[in-house]
Amino acid sequence: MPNILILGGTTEASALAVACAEGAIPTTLSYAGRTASPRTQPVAVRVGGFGGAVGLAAYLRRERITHLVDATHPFAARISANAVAAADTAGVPLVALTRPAWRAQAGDRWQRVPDVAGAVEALGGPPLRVMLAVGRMHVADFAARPQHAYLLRFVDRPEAPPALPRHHLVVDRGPFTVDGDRRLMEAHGIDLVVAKNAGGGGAAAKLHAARALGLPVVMIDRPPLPPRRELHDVATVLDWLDHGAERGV
Ligand code: 3Y8
Ligand code: NAP
Repeated sequence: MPNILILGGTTEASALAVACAEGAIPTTLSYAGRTASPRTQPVAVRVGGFGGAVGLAAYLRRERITHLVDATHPFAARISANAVAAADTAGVPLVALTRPAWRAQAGDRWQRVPDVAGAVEALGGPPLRVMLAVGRMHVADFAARPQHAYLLRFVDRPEAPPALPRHHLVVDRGPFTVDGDRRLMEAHGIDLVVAKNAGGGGAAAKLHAARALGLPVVMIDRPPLPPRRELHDVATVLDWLDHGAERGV
């Protein structure tokens, strides 16, 4: 009897959980516990770290997990590295459900940077009104560029105000809409957008809105991830769950 563990936190992870529930496949979705009230799921949910790769391997054995699906965000590099190591240690087949990186299209004005530090570097110019749509974890890095007026968007209201002298905080969780993001950018007179190359549809609205408004985008490339089998849609993962894992493909 299969027993699936999905490492979640993305739109695709939630879609896979729905499919597993519909197929009555015993499944648990795992969150790190970064947000106050993560989306409810139609499968069992566990919240919190495992205690590194060793802890995850022990969890896989203890819970008799038969298949591990890493459906985490492309910037969640540590858990993805842990998943590769833990799956190998525990002898559990692993597949990543991930979305291809966004690519600049006609009309896009992207400046690609390798990481968050590169984005901070790129903001060395005169004061701008910047939509910093990269969440809460890296906002402190931008305190090195206090000259800008920042529009921030967090999932939860923070205990302490962000350490940016000029900022406006929006508390909202995606997926977002193009109209909503375009209205937000116009209302705040945004000059430039900073984004992570998350891929997928849940965070893409701001790119379409920036394109429509002719705004430049500082696009942060993804961190390196260990080699692993990567699939890009729920149907292919379900097929792998049915057959692929046994065939070792
Ligand atoms: C806790 C689970 C679902 C999944 C929805 C996707 C889409 C909406 C867009 C912007 C960009 C950002 C951020 C974002 C998006 C989806 C997806 C995605 C970006 C939740 C969730 C968890 C998190 C963690 C959170 C991070 C933050 C990043 C906000 C739930 C809502 C900016 C990434 O306060 C914090 O500590 C938040 C931290 C990691 C990145 C950061 O550095 O702050 N996601 N986001 C997961 C866990 O605990 O394991 O609460 O329901 C999930 C989603 N966020 O099922 O519908 O598929 O990507 N998430 C980015 O892409 O830049 C917002 O504002 O335009
Ligand atoms: P990370 O840096 O790769 O992981 C840091 C630690 O958090 C991991 O070592 C692990 O702790 C724990 N962890 C991460 N994801 C987990 C999960 N799904 N279940 C259980 N523990 C988890 O991860 P992150 O960038 O902080 O992302 C955390 C979560 O937010 C992930 O679920 C990710 O999908 C989601 N998310 C992240 C982003 C982003 O921009 N980073 C965007 C959208 C959603 P232990 O070592 O103790 O096991």
